[in-house]
Amino acid sequence: MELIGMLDSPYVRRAAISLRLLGIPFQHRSLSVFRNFNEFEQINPLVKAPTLIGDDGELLVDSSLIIEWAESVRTEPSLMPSAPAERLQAWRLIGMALTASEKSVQIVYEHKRAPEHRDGGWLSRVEGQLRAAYDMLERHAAHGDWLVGGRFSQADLSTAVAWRFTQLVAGQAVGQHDYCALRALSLRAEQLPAFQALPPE
Ligand SMILES: N[C@@H](CCC(=O)N[C@@H](CS)C(=O)NCC(=O)O)C(=O)O
Repeated sequence: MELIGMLDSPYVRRAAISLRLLGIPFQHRSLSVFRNFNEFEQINPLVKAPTLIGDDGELLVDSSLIIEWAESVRTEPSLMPSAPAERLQAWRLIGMALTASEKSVQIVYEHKRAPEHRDGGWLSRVEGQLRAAYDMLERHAAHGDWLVGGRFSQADLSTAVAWRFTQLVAGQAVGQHDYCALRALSLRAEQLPAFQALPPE
């Protein structure tokens, strides 16, 4: 089992931390979809990170699908709450965290353009969506240590990974002072052994 992609991608990092916490052994190969495009393409013509190469040699892309598969073969406790109402709440929060990740990635991609080719209108739209995602998550994070049912779950994992990524690549777009609960959640999560073992590159 091999997970391809760099841990500076929030999608690769959430998949890697989830695999580890769910007890799925894997090797990690740190390839960039940009700098290592040709090598990546030899492995997966889709050039999408994360890519999971199964023991049968077949490929699985998309962090949420990789996590869903890992949940189905896990040897450690699930990262999803079992009660239906809590499970739904976790999915809702994960959706917000994935939006925050996606908007942060879009900001990174827009900044790859030369300054004169950047679309300022698009950037402020995306930054507004990013703040909206964190405003929603902040309200939920303010209720307790962990987001759902007082226990660490995939909602916390995905939120903490998204937050750290945003801080690294687009911190100026969200500011710090408005998000005390998210900062505290991030600090708690980043102290967990699985997070420490798989830091953003
Ligand atoms: N929904 C996907 C998004 C993955 C994604 O967009 N990854 C980026 C790296 S952060 C990528 O592969 N970019 C290259 C491309 O889309 O061409 C997931 O959850 O895995």
